[in-house]
Order: sequence, then C-alpha cells, then structure tokens
Amino acid sequence: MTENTRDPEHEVTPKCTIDGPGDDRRVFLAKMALMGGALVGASCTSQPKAPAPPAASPPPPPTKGSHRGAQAHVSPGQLDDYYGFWSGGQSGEVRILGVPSMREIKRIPVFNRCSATGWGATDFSKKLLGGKMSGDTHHVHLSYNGGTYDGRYVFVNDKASARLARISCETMEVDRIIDEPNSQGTHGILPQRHKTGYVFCNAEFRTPQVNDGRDMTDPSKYGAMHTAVDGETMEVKWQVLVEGNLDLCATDYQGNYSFATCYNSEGGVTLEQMMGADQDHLYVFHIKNCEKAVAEGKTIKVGDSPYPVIDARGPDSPYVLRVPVPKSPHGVNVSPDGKYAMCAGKLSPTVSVVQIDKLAAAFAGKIKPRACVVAEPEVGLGPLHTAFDGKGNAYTSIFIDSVMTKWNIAKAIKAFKSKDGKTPNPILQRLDVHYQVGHTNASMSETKDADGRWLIALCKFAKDRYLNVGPLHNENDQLIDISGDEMKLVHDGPTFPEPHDCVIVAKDLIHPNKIQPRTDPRFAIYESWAKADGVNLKKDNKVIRRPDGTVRIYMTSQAPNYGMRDFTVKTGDTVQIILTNQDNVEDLSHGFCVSLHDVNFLVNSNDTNSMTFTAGSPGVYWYYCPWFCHALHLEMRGRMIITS
Ligand code: K7E
Ligand code: CUA
Repeated sequence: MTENTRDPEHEVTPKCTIDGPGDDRRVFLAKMALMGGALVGASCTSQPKAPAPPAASPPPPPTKGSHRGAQAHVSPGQLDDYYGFWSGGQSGEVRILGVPSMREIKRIPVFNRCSATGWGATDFSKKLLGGKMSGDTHHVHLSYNGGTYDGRYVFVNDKASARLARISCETMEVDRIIDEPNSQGTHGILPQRHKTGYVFCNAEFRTPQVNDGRDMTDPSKYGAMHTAVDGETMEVKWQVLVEGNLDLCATDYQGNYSFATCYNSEGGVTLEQMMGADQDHLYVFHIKNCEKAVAEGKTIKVGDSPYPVIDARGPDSPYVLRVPVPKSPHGVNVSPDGKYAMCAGKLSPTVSVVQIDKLAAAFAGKIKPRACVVAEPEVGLGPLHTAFDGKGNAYTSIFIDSVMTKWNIAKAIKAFKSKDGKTPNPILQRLDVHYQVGHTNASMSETKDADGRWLIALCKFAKDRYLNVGPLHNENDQLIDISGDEMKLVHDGPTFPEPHDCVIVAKDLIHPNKIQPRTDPRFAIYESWAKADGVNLKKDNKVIRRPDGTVRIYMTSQAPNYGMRDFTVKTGDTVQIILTNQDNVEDLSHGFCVSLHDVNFLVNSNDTNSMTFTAGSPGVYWYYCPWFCHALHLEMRGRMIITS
C-alpha cells in the first residue's frame, strides 16, 4: 500500500506473533500449535502434509495508487455503511454493530433475561421463552430473496436448548421462538437464499431417537436431525434423521440443496472415538426429494413430535449424499457465485472445495461423491470458516495458527488438477490475527453481492490486547480491510463473550421503524385482553379485577406522567400491568419499575408492554419510570398501595 488515508490514531498495528522469544503470546501459540499438531498428526496418515510455511512468496508489489484503503474511521455524527449482526454466544443475545466503526449500537435480548427491557420477565417474552433464562447463540442469518438479504428477518440458533428464534427487522425484537424436535445442540442454521423458504437447522449432538430412556447405552442407535423450518410461519415442516453429528449448515443459491458438515462419522461419544476416522463428510440434502418423500408419506414419526421425519440413516439415498472430506470438517460456506461449498478442515489443514453443479450427477450415481471435490488447498493449521470478497478470493480463518489465509479459488482448482497438485500456489497472503480466530465473515459475503470491502476475524482470545480487566477476558473482533490486494488489519474491537459469528449487511437493505408499528404478534394478545375487559388500550386508565382474581392495571404513559397517580391492590394479588405509551415521537421510551417487586420493563414510543407479579406485604410502593425521558423524569412516578 503506497498511500494511507486513515487516521493513524485509529489504527492498530498488527503485532508480530512469531518473533520475540519469551513473549507470552509466543509461548501460548506454540503450545496451541503443538496441541493442534498432535491432533492433526495422531491418526492423520492419509492426510496432506503439514501446510507450507506462512506466505513463502512475497505478496505482489503494490501498484502505485491502486489502493487507498477503505476508510475505517467513522467520525462523530457519521453513520456506518453496514449493519453487523453479531451472535452473542453464551450471553444468549444478538448485537448490532456498525461496520466499519465497530461501534455496538444495540443489544437484542433473545434467549436471555434483560433487566433494561424486561425481556424474559414480560408476559410475551415469558411465553416465548417457556421459563428458560439462558441460551447460546452461535449463528445469525437474515432472510433472503434472489440471493441477497430482503431485510425482513434475522434468524438465530440456541445451541443450549435446541431452539430457533426470529427477530423482526421492523422492530429488532424477537417475534418467534420455536423448539427443534428430537434435537440437542441445534448449531448450524441457514435460510434458503433464492427466497424466504426453509431455514435449515442442524442438531450437533447425536441422541437416542426417541430420547425417552431407550438406547442410552447403545450409541450406534443415536442419530441427529436436519430440520426444515418454514421461515415465514416458523413452523417445522420436516426433518431428516441421519447417523452422524451435524455441525455447520449452508444452502445453495438455487434452492436445490442444504449442507451440513459431519465431524463424527464414527458415531463416537468420547473425544477419542470422534477423532478415529481419517475421513468425515459433507452431508448434502436433496430438498426436492425430501419434499417428495414427505408428500408421499414415506416418513416416520419420532416420539411425540407430529412432524414427518425422513429416516436417511445408512448409505447414500435420494435424500442425503455424503461427500468424503478429510477428518472433522467444521465450517461450510458457499461462494457468492453459488458454485462452490467450502468445507474447512479443522483437523486437516485443508479446505475442500465442493463443486455444487456436480452434485446432481453424484445423486444420480453417475459419479462418486468424492468426485465433487475439485480443490483442496492447504491453508494452515485449524481452518474453521471461510468468507469471500466476490472477486474470486476466499478468506479462511485458521484457529491454531492464528491467521487469516487469503487464497484464490480458481488457482486452487487449477493446482488440484496439476501434476504436482500444488501449482499454481493459490495462497495469496497469511495475516496474523490476535488470537485464535473462530468465525470470519466479510461484507455481504453470504450473498451474491459480496463486495470485498471488510473482513471480520472473531478472535477467541484477546490476551494482552486490552487493559487487564480480571480473569474473564473479552473476545477480540478484528476489522480487516480487504479492498486492496493485501489484507490490512485496521481495528481491534472488544466484545463480551462470546460472539461466534456475524454477518455484515449493506445498510440500504435494512429499514427498521423508529416508532413501534403495533403489528408484531404480541399486540394481538394485548388487544384481546383489552377487548375482553372493555378497555381502550391507547386511552384508558383502569383497574379491572378479573373473575379469576387477577388484577389488570391498564395504564398509559406520556412524558412526564403516567395515566394513574396511584392504584390499590390487595396483598397476594396477582397483578398485571399493561402499559401503553401514548408518546408517538422518535426516541421517547418510558418504562415501569415497581419498588421492591422485581418489576422493570420498557415501553417504546407507541408501544404496549405488560408484566405480571404478586403484590407484596401491605404498604406504599412507588413505581417509577427508569428511562430518562423528560426534565421531570424523576417525577414520573406513582404509588402502588397494597392493602391487607
Ligand atoms: Cu465455528 Cu458454533 Cu459457528 Cu463457534 S461455531 S467458532
Ligand atoms: Cu418516562 Cu422517564
């Protein structure tokens, strides 16, 4: 790079992780590499040899003036170019970051309890969560149309409780959560890309089918589900039962196939057993054949679940094709041209490139499944996930080596066919990242419109990159400029544990409402209560004692007042506050917090929200607005009077 327009204040210079004896990081990395080396070497005899040393050939010389670098600094008052949707890992939430500034703009509670919004405690969220208060989000993906995002929904998995949630892009609130039947460890998910059709969900953990106490000691009878959920209705449509662990998920751009990496074709239940075989598979699911089987009733029922299951355990069938790839693959990502599924090797230093238009011949038995693999470049130790720039290059995250490897897809295919299997060298650059990168993604990488501007490396370890804040370290999400010939690290972004994945979406594709549109499914619930009680939600302030003894408090808010200065209930009453915000202007949220009652929730502009609790001992309890809304915000309060 010959010129640099970035503000040096905002640059983070990549530190070398290879030099500097005695350096903590070096020792750590060496240990990791050893561990990984042992893993790879242990039973990997038929695998390709260790990867070539990092970037042996110097990167191409910069063409003068060819690349000024993308602008990472976003000045105060300026907006980002992209919405970044981040999974929140064990926090159970989803976050929205602006890219390239990496500013965290919003947290969306999904499977977690959130004190600020009341998510997990409000009536609607409690109903969706069914009493669960934790989750583990790994993968966020948006609904598609025509190969790119349609800006309507965000889908996210819960690995902990085998659930799928949907966030409405109108409000950036969760509107649905469903359980994946007969599944544990719901991990990889991906919607179809030609339209909002199915969202496919992979169960990572093999379990007895049915899991009711049978077959517990016979893991050979365990299986895992690949589930097709209708992204529009959020109903499970059908499932495919297979014998192997299903890890990451992908879909093609035509609507023909869905994919799952399978790292445990051995069917093991211990780590050693799972690493036994040199070869695992990319499972390819044939969607039309599955639909046909469902239509013709060639399905079984598993347990209490009403949904049809295609039993595809055993050899290849019209439903599932198993493409052999080196042992324990992890990520699978489809290139923006729709041609290739990239299967990252994890325990093999390779990425297996599967040519999607060969799959039909393999399903038809005309070629061997392995013949669909058209390249297998060596990218480094511990490849996990792959992103794309839309210019024919791929970027694979390399966990053990702590690098991002940029490689050229066409060159990798050519090299695979060549006499020595190595020429031309497809590896273009290896960039140190800090440290132990998991997922990676690039701007619009999961669409046909991948634009090659920004790459994110989601690093699992931050080590010494930030001020010491105690034993729990943050993660380190690094921003890399890929607009030129070379990758260039431009920003470190700390995140609270542990985002696994993110997608980066051009801002023009997302259009949230700034005022609550009152169209989410939860409004039908409030309206039905109000109708039954003869109440006008938007106007009335009324205390209704229901026949079942429940006391419903319908209340309005308008800065800086609640519609009720006080209300009276009896000790032990079940009290439901249904609060409607009459303020109908941007950014005027109120909330409702009741002293000593663990009640605290948010009501946005033009919103209604509700929470139910039990009235405590007799006395006076102030309720107040916790959101700073007005000069008289502190006065926005009233008394709950509890009589005996
Ligand atoms: Cu690689 Cu759950 Cu996407 Cu983590 S998974 S890294
Ligand atoms: Cu309403 Cu503060």
